[in-house]
Amino acid sequence: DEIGDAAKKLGDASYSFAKEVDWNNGIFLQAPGKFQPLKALKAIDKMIEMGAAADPKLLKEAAEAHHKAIGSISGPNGVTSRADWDAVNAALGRVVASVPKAKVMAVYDSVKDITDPKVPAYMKSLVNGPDAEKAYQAFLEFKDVVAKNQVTTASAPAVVPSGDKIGVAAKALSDASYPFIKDIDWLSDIYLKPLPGKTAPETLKAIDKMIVMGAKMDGNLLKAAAEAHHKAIGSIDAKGVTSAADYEAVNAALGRLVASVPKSTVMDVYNSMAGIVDSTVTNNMFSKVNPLDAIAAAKGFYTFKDVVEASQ
Ligand code: DGD
Ligand code: CLA
Ligand code: CLA
Ligand code: PID
Ligand code: PID
Ligand code: PID
Ligand code: PID
Ligand code: PID
Repeated sequence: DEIGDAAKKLGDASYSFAKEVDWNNGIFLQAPGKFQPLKALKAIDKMIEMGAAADPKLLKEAAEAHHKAIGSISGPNGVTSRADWDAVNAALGRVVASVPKAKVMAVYDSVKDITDPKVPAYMKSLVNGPDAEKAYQAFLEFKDVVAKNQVTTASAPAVVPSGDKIGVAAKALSDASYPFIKDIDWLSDIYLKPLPGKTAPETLKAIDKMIVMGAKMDGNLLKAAAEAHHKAIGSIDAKGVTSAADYEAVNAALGRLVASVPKSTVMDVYNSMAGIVDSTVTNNMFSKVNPLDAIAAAKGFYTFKDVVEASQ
């Protein structure tokens, strides 16, 4: 297709740049400017809306392309192969083309809003400048091909199941865990801190398992879960906590999503995450909430998971 061909040209002009970026640099975990959690949540909400509007099949293919690209990483900078670099660009170009332009620009504008204007120049200073310019010039040509192939209306909203066992169980889970949710400091910057003692390649390996799980999920249920998050963001209070009803809808949506993939795929995520998150992290989280609320929530979760497993 045209986007695939354009991605090869983009690769010709941008792979040198890709090789110069230190993808293992911990700086990419930091906020791109002042830490402003509510504004950042707004930007993430725009990404969620864009993801919910995207063609689920193309999203799945983009996740698969990333998984493949992780498999071909080489060298100290963590760069993927030339072929996989092109494949990721093509896949993301197709995702972008599957949503109306305004949804893409809403992401750009909201991310710009939380990005210190000095950030791009600093990023450029870490690589060979002319290679970055060449890559950007090629991106501008690529985006014209994407725009030419872009839809003008969003895809239909998801079909949301109702009256199912997971939906019923989600109410019990939510009743048992909402006090715990209210104890959590959602606006803290602690969630952007590096995991103690873990390198980027180690962390990426665990993220790869999530990408694999995402690629296996039912596309309609993933879209429904994204829509539930978007709605939940719309009802947050000043501390970032969503309403009880929207929290319940998110739990139901995520339970159904988990049920749409094999158990072993879920356990791969759990085991890989458990391998990089040590007990100092979980103990620290526990120390910041009411312990009784946390225990009640955990009990609710372990009951919920049996219902999910039964429909898996
Ligand atoms: C950049 C963008 C990259 C900067 C990276 C910051 C993004 C960080 C995202 C963090 C997000 C949040 C959360 C994630 C999850 C957290 C979970 C806990 O370097 C601009 C200005 C605005 C920059 C900021 C906006 C970036 C938006 C990127 C899209 C969002 C993606 C989402 C990312 C999130 C995660 C994904 C899953 O646009 O951009 C560089 C540009 O900066 C440079 O400016 C441009 C001008 O816009 C353009 O008009 C033009 O002037 C150009 O061109 C210069 O510079 C000139 C000529 O006109 C060209 O023809 C050509 O010759 C060129 O020069 C060659 O040099
Ligand atoms: Mg990403 C984008 C890393 C998984 C879907 N992703 C980005 C970039 C960053 C990144 C490179 C955001 C920061 C930025 O804009 O830099 N993703 C990244 C990693 C992983 C991952 C490390 C780990 C596996 N992504 C992943 C998965 C999905 C996505 C699983 C779902 C399928 N990702 C996704 C989307 C987008 C990203 C939809 C974006 O739009 C965003 C992005 O790239 O925006 C431009 C700048 C970008 C780069 C350095 C890489 C692109 C290089 C281009 C083609 C040429 C360079 C141009 C110039 C020099 C700089 C960019 C200017 C900008 C205004 C366009
Ligand atoms: Mg999430 C999970 C935040 C958007 C899909 N997401 C998580 C949690 C964290 C979170 C609370 C990961 C950390 C953790 O496990 O804490 N998501 C979060 C935010 C946003 C967002 C802030 C922003 C809008 N997500 C989002 C979107 C999608 C997803 C758009 C795609 C539709 N998210 C998604 C999935 C999963 C998450 C599929 C998870 O599996 C993971 C999670 O919650 O795993 C348990 C602990 C969790 C909580 C504090 C909240 C849940 C409370 C449960 C139901 C009860 C508490 C049990 C116990 C006390 C603690 C957990 C024990 C553990 C062993 C299970
Ligand atoms: C400027 C000036 C003009 C010239 C110009 C110019 C530049 C404009 C630009 C630009 C626009 C632009 C847009 C970009 C958009 C990037 C969008 C990224 C989206 C990320 C998402 C992440 C996610 C997910 C995901 C799916 C999940 C939801 C999420 C589901 C269902 C200034 C050059 C024209 C770069 C969507 C993917 C996993 C949130 O206009 O003179 O330069 O860049 O998890 O969805 O699960
Ligand atoms: C524009 C203007 C509007 C019209 C428009 C428009 C276009 C927007 C577009 C577009 C946005 C867009 C985004 C793209 C982003 C591509 C990102 C590629 C990333 C590739 C990576 C590869 C890799 C790996 C990996 C992980 C490793 C690092 C690597 C570590 C730690 C402008 C059409 C709406 C194409 C990250 C995955 C293995 C490098 O908005 O008027 O057209 O395209 O090895 O991580 O090692
Ligand atoms: C300039 C002027 C214009 C011309 C121009 C220009 C240059 C702009 C540039 C540039 C922008 C730019 C951006 C780059 C972005 C790279 C983003 C990489 C993201 C990597 C990640 C990796 C990671 C992980 C991971 C998970 C870990 C955390 C991490 C935990 C819990 C100035 C040329 C346009 C290079 C996210 C995945 C392992 C961080 O604009 O005229 O030149 O470069 O380790 O999670 O640990
Ligand atoms: C233990 C001991 C026994 C008792 C027991 C027990 C506990 C087991 C547990 C547990 C398992 C477990 C699993 C959990 C799994 C969470 C999985 C989260 C996945 C997140 C994903 C994120 C993403 C995306 C997304 C889609 C994108 C890709 C991504 C596309 C196509 C120990 C109690 C049985 C909590 C997939 C969603 C946006 C990466 O066994 O005695 O306690 O918890 O962006 O994909 O866009
Ligand atoms: C298990 C054992 C196997 C069988 C199995 C199994 C089950 C795994 C499961 C499961 C995993 C799972 C995960 C669920 C997670 C739910 C997470 C809910 C999160 C809700 C949030 C709501 C919110 C917001 C929001 C953003 C705001 C904060 C809030 C800010 C900054 C165990 C079946 C495989 C259900 C985050 C979105 C508005 C709070 O593996 O043997 O069954 O379920 O307002 O952000 O303000």
